[in-house]
Amino acid sequence: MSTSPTAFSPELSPAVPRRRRWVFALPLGLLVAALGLGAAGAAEAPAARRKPNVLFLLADDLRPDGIRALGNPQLKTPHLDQVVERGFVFRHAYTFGAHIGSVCLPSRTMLYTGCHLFHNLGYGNGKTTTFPQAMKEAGYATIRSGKFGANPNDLCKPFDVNLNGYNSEVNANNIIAFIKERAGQAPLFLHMASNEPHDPQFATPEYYPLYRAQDLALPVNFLPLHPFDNGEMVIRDEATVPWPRTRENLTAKLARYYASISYWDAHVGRIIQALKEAGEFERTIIIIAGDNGLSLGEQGLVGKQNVYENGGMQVPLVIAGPGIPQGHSEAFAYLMDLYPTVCDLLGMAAPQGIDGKSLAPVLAGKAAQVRPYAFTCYTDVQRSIRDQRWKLIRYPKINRSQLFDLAADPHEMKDLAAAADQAPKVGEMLARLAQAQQEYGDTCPLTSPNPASAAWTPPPVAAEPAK
Ligand SMILES: [Ca+2]
Repeated sequence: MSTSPTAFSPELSPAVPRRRRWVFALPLGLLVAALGLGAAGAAEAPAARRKPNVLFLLADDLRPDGIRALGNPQLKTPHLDQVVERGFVFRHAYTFGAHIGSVCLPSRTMLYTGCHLFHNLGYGNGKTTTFPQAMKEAGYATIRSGKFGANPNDLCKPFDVNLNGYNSEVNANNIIAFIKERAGQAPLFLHMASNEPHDPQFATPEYYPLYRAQDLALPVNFLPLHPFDNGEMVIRDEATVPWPRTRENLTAKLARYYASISYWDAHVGRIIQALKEAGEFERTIIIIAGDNGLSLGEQGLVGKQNVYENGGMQVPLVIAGPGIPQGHSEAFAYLMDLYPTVCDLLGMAAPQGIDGKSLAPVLAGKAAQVRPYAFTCYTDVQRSIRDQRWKLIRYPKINRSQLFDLAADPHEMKDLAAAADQAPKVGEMLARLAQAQQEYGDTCPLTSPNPASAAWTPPPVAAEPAK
């Protein structure tokens, strides 16, 4: 572990290209002045000081079970476990979908704007106050440290401090320095947008030995190959493990993925410790989320370009802290709901014109849900609709549907779409899907006049695994 600096001094990792370093090469005094830090912050109104802090931990490609306390006993995540165990878990949280293979980018755009994908690609009307702007205007001292690339960097400009840190140690150092500089002067909005556990699943060397590939279990719905062409079979993420998937090649990736999560967990622990040392922890709301999910052998897939449960679109979502009960909910939540939810929790009005819905009534036990179904989408090749029991996935390019009874089959292993007695349910769910498309302004046809073949065979030469 690095020693945290005593004055605000943002770090970059050695991997940062040299041409970017000038941004951080300002003398500290100038940097502090440019960021408006220091004595000026002491003039914050007392009322603003009473607002809780918000620590928003956004991981990259974190599965909904990507923390031990969220249901994966193979993982070692002691610091995040403590947050989850005293917090409120949304078990059915999703990113709405993606129009491109880089699912991260539209996900983060929707998160920062509160608008869905078909609302100008998640940017809404471009005039609505964004999440970072709203926090700043509410008197928060704001910092984001984390991922760049596949991140809507323009939307992060309103942060008082907006840094591209290349790993969790660097990002934690930046945020800890900010806590030490600003604690007590203003409420803090601390946004760690980690690069982990996205491949290449970075961790420092001490974390990799925590997981031995041969000890790791495969998912119950593991398949060597996806049974048909879902429209996105050989994209980069799917090529990080060779075809066919085997126990050997898959668990090697699993071990790295878990090590990267444990590494992230350790540095989250350092931030929490810094909040405690600053006397701020007890009044800090902590949010844990992932920007998108990731298949790790389920259905023969290892990417995020699919709409299965525990696949590309389902994400972890946990909120903990003052005023937040311990508990969980099956309510359907989207990442775009976070912005209006935080506004609600802080007593701020969410802007008009956004699509996200406050989850605060669910947290307060006043509502069981904020929407009756969850719709997700991936480019023009996949659409899904689900309620608390049934899920339909539609592949418009091959005119194929899958129907799953999630109550009996949560891992989507038994497709009922072709069962004669389920024809009415397929029709009902297709109609609900079309209704959701109309609601969101999604014009993707659900049927192709010239459907492609659903048959698929993997590339003849095994793809090179990601480093
Ligand atoms: Ca991501």
